[in-house]
Amino acid sequence: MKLYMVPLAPNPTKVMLYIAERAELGVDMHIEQIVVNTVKGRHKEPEHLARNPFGTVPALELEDGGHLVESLAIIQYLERKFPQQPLLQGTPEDIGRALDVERIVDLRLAGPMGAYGHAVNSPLGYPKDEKKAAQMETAMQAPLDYLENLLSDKRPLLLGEQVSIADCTLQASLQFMRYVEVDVFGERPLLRAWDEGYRQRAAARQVLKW
Ligand SMILES: N[C@@H](CCC(=O)N[C@@H](CS)C(=O)NCC(=O)O)C(=O)O
Repeated sequence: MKLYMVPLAPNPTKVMLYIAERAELGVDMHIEQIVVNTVKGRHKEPEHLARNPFGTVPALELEDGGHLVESLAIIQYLERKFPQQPLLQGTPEDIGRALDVERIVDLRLAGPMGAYGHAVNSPLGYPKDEKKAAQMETAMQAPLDYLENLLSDKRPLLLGEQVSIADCTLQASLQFMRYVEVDVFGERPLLRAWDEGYRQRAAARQVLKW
């Protein structure tokens, strides 16, 4: 299989972290990773649009030649395709909670963080937008508080002792924040400690470039 990706972008990075975490658990999925140069606009060219009509990354090319183009669908597919040592494990409640936190991070935090980064210091050269930045900063506070509260029982990772998809999703967006030189943590020491701890993991050291 082939994963079409670009290293800095959060959604591909989430899948890349997931693949690296599974590899650390001994599951080598033999997925070739191919960069689509989004700065040069390659994701909007016919070659990539044939993989993903929405022109986004990641896209996973399956053995039958088809493609999956949603990062969480790609991860859930890989969980089932390679079922040994999955990240989604435990009781239905454990799995429900893990997906719940992942969705909260992705839908409530990752979007505003990405928009905030582009509004203050866009790597794609978008003009600065103070009004948008203020709106996005406000939107980030509730999910950041939620995560700080989640960590208040001193768990090392977002779902406890074991790494989860939510850890991958959160760290993927935080890498983008580091790249645009924005600190989103504020007075949230537990989240800051989680960030430092997660970045020490072998999978993170292998995947993260910033
Ligand atoms: N819901 C999709 C979102 C994919 C997405 O928006 N990817 C971004 C990079 S993080 C992208 O390709 N942006 C380029 C564009 O939208 O033109 C997923 O989770 O995979």
